[in-house]
Amino acid sequence: MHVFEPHPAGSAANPLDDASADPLVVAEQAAADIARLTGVERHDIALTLGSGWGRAAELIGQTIAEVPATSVTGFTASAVSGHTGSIRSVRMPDGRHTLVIGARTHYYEGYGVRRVVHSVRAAAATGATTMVLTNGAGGIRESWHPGTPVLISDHINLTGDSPLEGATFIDLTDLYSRRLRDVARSIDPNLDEGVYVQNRGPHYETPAEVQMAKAIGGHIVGMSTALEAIAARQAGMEVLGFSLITNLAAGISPEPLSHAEVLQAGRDAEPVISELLARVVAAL
Ligand code: 8IG
Repeated sequence: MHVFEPHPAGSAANPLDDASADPLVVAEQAAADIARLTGVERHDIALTLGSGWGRAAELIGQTIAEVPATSVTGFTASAVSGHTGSIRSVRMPDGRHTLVIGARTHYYEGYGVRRVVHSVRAAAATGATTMVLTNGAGGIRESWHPGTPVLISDHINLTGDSPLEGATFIDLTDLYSRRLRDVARSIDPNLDEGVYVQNRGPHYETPAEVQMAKAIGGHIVGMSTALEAIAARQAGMEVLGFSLITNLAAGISPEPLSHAEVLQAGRDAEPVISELLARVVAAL
C-alpha cells in the first residue's frame, strides 16, 4: 500500500521555493553536492527511472555511489512513504558515467514545476549532455499491451504549465531526438513510438479524456516527462524518452484501471525492459 504524503511534515525548506532564487543556481549547488557525495566530478548521461524501469541501473555498469536524493540541494523527498528516492553514479564499461535518478517529483504533488524539473537541471549541471527519461504510462493504441516499451516521438503538454520562466522561447522541434530514437531502434528494431500526452493527474483519465487525447494526436497518456523534457532542452541536452505501457488507457479496454495491476505489469516487464534500456544507454 502506497501512502501518499503531499507535503511531509518536518521537511526542510527548499531553496527552489524562494521565488527570488535562480533555479539554475540551485541546480549548480545540487551538482556540487552530487560531485562531493559521489566522488564523481562529471557525468555524461542522465537517466530518470520511472515505474517499471528500476532494474536498469545495475545492468548499466558499476554503481560508484548511491545517495539519498534528499541529501542533494533542491531535491524533494519521495511522495511514497518508506521509499527514499536515490541518486546513483554508475560507471559504464567504457568509462563514461551515468547519473541515475530514482527520485522523480511529479507535478501532481503540488510543489510547483521548479521542483519537478530540478533533477534534470541538476543533471545538466553535472555535465550530462544526454537525458534519458523513462516512465510508466497508459497506452491508447490497441496493439500495445501491458509490458510494451515504446519510444516517445513527441509530446503534448496538457498541464498548462512550463518550466521556462519569463520570456524564454525554446524551440521544441525534434525535442525527442530522432538520432537517439534511431540508436534505440538499432538495439531493438521492433520498438514502436508514439506521442506522449502529459496530464496533471493524479487521477487517471476518463474514457472521454482518453478519446480526446487520441483525437489530438496522442498515443500514450501519463503524468510526467513532458515538463522534464522541456527543461532538458532548455539546458541544451539531447533527449530520449521511453514509456512502459503498464495498462491500456481508460476505456480502451473494458477493464477498469487498477493501480495494483499497473504495478504488477511493471514488475513483470521489468527484467526485459531494464535489459533493453541498459543496452540502449550503452549505445548512446
Ligand atoms: I502507470 O493510464 C500509468 N500512468 N495519465 N494515465 C495516466 N498516467 C498513467 C497511466 C494512465 N498509467
